[in-house]
Amino acid sequence: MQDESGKTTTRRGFLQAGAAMGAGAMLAGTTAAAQSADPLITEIQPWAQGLGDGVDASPYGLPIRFETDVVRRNVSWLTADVISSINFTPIHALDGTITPQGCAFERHHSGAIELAKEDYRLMINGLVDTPLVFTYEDLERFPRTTRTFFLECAANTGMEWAGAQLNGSQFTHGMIHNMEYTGVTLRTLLDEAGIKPEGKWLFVEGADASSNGRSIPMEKALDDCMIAFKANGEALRKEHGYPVRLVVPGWEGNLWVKWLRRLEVTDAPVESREETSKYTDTMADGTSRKWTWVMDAKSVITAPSPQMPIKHGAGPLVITGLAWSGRGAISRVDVSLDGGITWKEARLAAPGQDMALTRFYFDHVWDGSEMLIQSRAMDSTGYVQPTKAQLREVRGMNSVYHNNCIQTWWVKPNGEAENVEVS
Ligand SMILES: Nc1nc2c(c(=O)[nH]1)N[C@H]1C(S)=C(S)[C@@H](COP(=O)(O)O)O[C@H]1N2
Ligand SMILES: [Mo]
Repeated sequence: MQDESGKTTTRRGFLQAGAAMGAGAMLAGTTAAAQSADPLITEIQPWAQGLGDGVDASPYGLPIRFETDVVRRNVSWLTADVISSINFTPIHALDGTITPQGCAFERHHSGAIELAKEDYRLMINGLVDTPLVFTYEDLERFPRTTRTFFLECAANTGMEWAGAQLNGSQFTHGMIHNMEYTGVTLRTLLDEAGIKPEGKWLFVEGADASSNGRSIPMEKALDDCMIAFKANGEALRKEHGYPVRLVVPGWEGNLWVKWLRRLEVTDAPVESREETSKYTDTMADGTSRKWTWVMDAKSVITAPSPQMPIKHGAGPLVITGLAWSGRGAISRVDVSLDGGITWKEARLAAPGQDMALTRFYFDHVWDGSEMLIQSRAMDSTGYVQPTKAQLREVRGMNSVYHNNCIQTWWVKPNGEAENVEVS
């Protein structure tokens, strides 16, 4: 940390200097005078008067009880039941970029099934030289890769097309997670079976009752898709497809088949299965666009936000959020405090990675007046995240899927935030 004279000061020096500046000074801490009357500083606390838990108290740890509100949540009116349903990642309360599996959103068409590794089989058939069946152990013997990708459901932010709907980034943008996957490339397995020249598509299906069958162009399948058996270093959780799921980087979540059981090489997309044609977008002229698999660049401020009001009043304020693009890496994120009239560049926590979440920070000194905060992502292709008005010009009002518009939070002088639309 540097002071005005250019000298490097310590954090303690910063706090002392701040205290000397007295009331009204911009510092993120209490003064020494306040600290001296604070029993948390002056008294020996209960947790220091005895011993803590031994090492075996919880062989597999869970978050401390003070963090029990950092959980997935669903919106009961959104779907008829919780079997064919969806919930939302608490992105408002997380930081960094990796989503812990335990709170990563779930989307099931027929519930999360329990499938043991011993009972697992993966079949490759169709237009291949040699149809093959792999056990879980077979898969573990192929050369492995580890890569981090986001998965976004095409319906994420879908409720916001018509107007500002849900109060919280968890609900407006929480159909997303970002995990480090370990597994085998799809190319490795398809090469093992040998794709016939007519094989231009790959039909992928899961072992659950819905099967979630989808067709993927062979070009994508051979490019960067993976079959994953680990996420964030450990086995996939049941709800994310244990023991094996498909990873389709940058493409909409419904293609990422969980409990993956079959890969069929075909010459044309398999159209008969349910929902293959469901994920279409209605355009401004009433026509539909289909096969919009790639998730366009998008971002959202996760805090402050409706579930994360500012509690500390005016002064230093960390504005933070997430940005991502299915077409490449995030190259830049801008933040506006005035509803998109003026923009300033945010700081990326780390350089953007292809098809993975990027964390951004905007270090602000808040004067306590109302703000209309927005973030705007740019990706390595030069694409700039559109405003809601720009998106509606192209897509009209009847779309459900693929809403990647700029989000606005109205932060009031009392620190509370609300989901609003600016014209
Ligand atoms: N087998 C199977 N795979 C599936 C689904 C499903 O219901 N069954 N849902 C899909 C949809 S629509 C999404 S958005 C993602 C959600 O993955 P998650 O539950 O790990 O978040 O899984 C996809 N893969
Ligand atoms: Mo989805």
